[in-house]
Amino acid sequence: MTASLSSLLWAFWYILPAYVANGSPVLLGGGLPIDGGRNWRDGRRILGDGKTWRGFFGGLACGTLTGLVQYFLTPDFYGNLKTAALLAFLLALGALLGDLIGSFLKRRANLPRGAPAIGLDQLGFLIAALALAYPVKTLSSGQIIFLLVVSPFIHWGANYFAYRMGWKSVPW
Ligand code: CTP
Ligand code: MG
Ligand code: K
Repeated sequence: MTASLSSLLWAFWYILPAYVANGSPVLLGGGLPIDGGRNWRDGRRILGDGKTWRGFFGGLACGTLTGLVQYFLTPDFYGNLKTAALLAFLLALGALLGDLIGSFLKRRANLPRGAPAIGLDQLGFLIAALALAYPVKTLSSGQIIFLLVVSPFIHWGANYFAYRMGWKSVPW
């Protein structure tokens, strides 16, 4: 399990569509919530107002588009355009589904929309993205461990930035 600097940078490059899909709904989201305002059988919201259709499909589009740009910058990393597009689509879809699962679990734990859930908030999207993209292209175990360790800090940094920019009301 050796990890050179360049292999760690490639890990970032690989996961970028998932980061974009997870972050872009902050700006693109709003409107109709995915759960339609409905409650689960515990009487609490299924997902909550923080998970919207616009955020979901906006994130999916931005994440997939990121992969197309990446292909034109580093075609050899992907082999062909179809692989790059499919990989980015699956990373983005995984990130968004992982985020929905996280919100579902938070609501079941009686945490209101926007409440922090350390671990789940920073890693749920990442683990789901890695899982969905696995059949197309994957990373070494060293690269995956690296992403699991650094992603929470990137997540916190990005959220703090979005808070300071006035895009979101809490810094987490
Ligand atoms: N967002 C969205 N649709 C999504 C995901 C996110 O519209 N599918 C937007 C919402 O405006 C949300 C913001 O992005 O408030 C930040 O996302 P996140 O932190 O995941 O949502 P929270 O508001 O914290 O809600 P939850 O407690 O359910 O995680
Ligand atoms: Mg949040
Ligand atoms: K989240």
